[in-house]
Amino acid sequence: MSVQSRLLNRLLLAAAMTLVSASLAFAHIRIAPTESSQGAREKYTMRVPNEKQVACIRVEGEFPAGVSIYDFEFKPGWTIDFKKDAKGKIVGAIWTGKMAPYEFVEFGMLGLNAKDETSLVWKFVQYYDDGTKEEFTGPPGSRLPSPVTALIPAK
Ligand SMILES: [Cu+2]
Repeated sequence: MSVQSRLLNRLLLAAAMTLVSASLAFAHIRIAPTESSQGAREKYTMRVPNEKQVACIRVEGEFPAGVSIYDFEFKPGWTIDFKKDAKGKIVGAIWTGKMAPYEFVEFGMLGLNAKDETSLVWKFVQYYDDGTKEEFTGPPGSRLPSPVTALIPAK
């Protein structure tokens, strides 16, 4: 191999590795929308990608205090267990099912936003069939950040 083609190879490899790590970074559990209105009813969608070479078998969610989730989208093959507080408010959920490598699933939820909160910080933990888990509970900009929805004043 010439010096040039060796250099080119190295550049291509570096570019490919950058693409791989970038796509993994974008594949975290997300919540849409990232902005909603105070006091509004909103459909929130949790997008869960499988980022490993084994099945994802469970997702546990802890909901922000500033939203009341009252309905969940039915997903064939998945069961949902709610977590409620002492007052009966749904404060979290566990989705149990099976998602193969290279798949993603979107789980919808209906919620009522509080009138006096400016942001919703969601916490999710994703469990895999090999016993590993990823906790999306970190601050913004961390490796595994909590999804955040900003709440703006209603017009
Ligand atoms: Cu990720």
